[in-house]
Amino acid sequence: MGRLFNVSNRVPLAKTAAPGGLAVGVLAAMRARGGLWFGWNGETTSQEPGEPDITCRDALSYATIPLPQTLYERYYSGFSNGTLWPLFHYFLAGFRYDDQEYAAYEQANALFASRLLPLLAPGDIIWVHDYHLISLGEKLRAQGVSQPIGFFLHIPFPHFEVLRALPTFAQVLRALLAYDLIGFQTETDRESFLGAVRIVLGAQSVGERGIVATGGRTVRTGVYPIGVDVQAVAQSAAKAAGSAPVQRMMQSLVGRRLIVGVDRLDYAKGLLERFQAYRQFLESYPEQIGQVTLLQIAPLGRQKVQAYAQIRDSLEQSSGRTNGRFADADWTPIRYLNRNFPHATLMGFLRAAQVCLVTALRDGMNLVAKEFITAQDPDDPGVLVLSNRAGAACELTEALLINPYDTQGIAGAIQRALTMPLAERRERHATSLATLRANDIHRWHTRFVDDLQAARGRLSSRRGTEPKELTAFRP
Ligand code: GDG
Repeated sequence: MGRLFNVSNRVPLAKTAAPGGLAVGVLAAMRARGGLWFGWNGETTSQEPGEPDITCRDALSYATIPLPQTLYERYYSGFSNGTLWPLFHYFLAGFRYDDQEYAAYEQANALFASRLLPLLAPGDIIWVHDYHLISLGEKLRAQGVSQPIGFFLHIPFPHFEVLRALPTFAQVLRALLAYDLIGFQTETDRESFLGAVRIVLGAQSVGERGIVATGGRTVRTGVYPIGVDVQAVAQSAAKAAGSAPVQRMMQSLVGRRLIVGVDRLDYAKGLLERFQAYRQFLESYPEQIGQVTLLQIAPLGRQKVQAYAQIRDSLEQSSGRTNGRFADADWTPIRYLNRNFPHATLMGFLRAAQVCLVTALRDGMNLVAKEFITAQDPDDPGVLVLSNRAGAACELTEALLINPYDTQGIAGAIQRALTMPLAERRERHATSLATLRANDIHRWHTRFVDDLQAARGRLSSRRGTEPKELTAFRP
């Protein structure tokens, strides 16, 4: 097999890189297969970037470029996180569109393509990650790249009725159709994409197994639910349980039971709804007052996007209100932390918890849900309370599934989790863990790369990349 190039907006070398699920997944693929990871180095400049810097760290290779400041603002904070992120998570109220930001997005994608191009050799395969780089494949094709190029969307893909709120939705669809393989987290996401393609290109364009025929070529689509490295997470969690930070945290609980949440601070993660539900839980089950602690870890990121500053304020107020109302001289109901922890320490916190709350309003997958199950002691496992709007709910059907808008429903699920008999906890955990083992992170990257590799066979039939039929659609 040729070299594998992973491309994502950020690479974890970046000093400012916020922790996230994408990095966890791509690193696993890199460790297993080698290759090179190309992306932004986390710095902005006043000039056009030159050739990428090549770095080797922990036997992995990275090629990175800085981005011009104005371009970065419009491409990253603007179109990527002010337009695509809310749109793809169905938040039309928090969505905005600006022509200049879209132009910057296209420009940034073209810049990534032009700096990646000189690194490519015949036989390489290119795997592009996530919504920041939807147009990258199209830009690479425009520069004559003929190697297989695949795209994996880590976040949901919206139904056409939501997608069409984007004035440039047809261009976005066209850009996706420049790839050889498009991967989604769930069948629902793939169906939303294929539904949009059917409406725009006509029903005949989508064939068996979700293969799209366009512009004289074919585009494969597939469902590749991202998983976790079960063995590594389990080992790391068991080891971290005895570590100083986890032990200190446990001692500070003085025997109280621990409810945990770990999420990037993001309105899509349903943190406000979670805090409201926890408050409702304390009101509905007063016998639990003083008996439990909610540890919510929420590292900051994307603070330049207004919606993120707003949610941060709201969360501070909400946790403050609950603590003000229920706290005692020796007990704080919510410990709310806006800081990063080493991944191993987080796994230790997850193992120490009796309950994990994942209340995302919409989420592509949610790796924390999977990490929590994996981190548990199988003899005395905790219980996962999981949003039915996270991709992980398709697989983790033995979790206590909740609707994140149902405050009382979540409060009841917390109580049920805390009072669940050991035999039931063990049974649910064993079933969930077996599911995670059967579809772990290695299966995710192996399936995707094998399918992308297989797409190579069809490249000789490529005839132009312009899917002209797109112009036929008139909203
Ligand atoms: C996107 C999609 C999809 C969290 N805090 C810290 C930290 N983390 C780690 C967690 C977990 C990862 O980051 C978060 O992954 P999620 O999947 O929960 O969420 P997103 O960041 O939104 O990821 C998501 C994912 O991509 C993968 O495809 O599942 O739906 O939105 O691994 O443990 N890691 C460290 N310090 C922290 O403070 N080191």
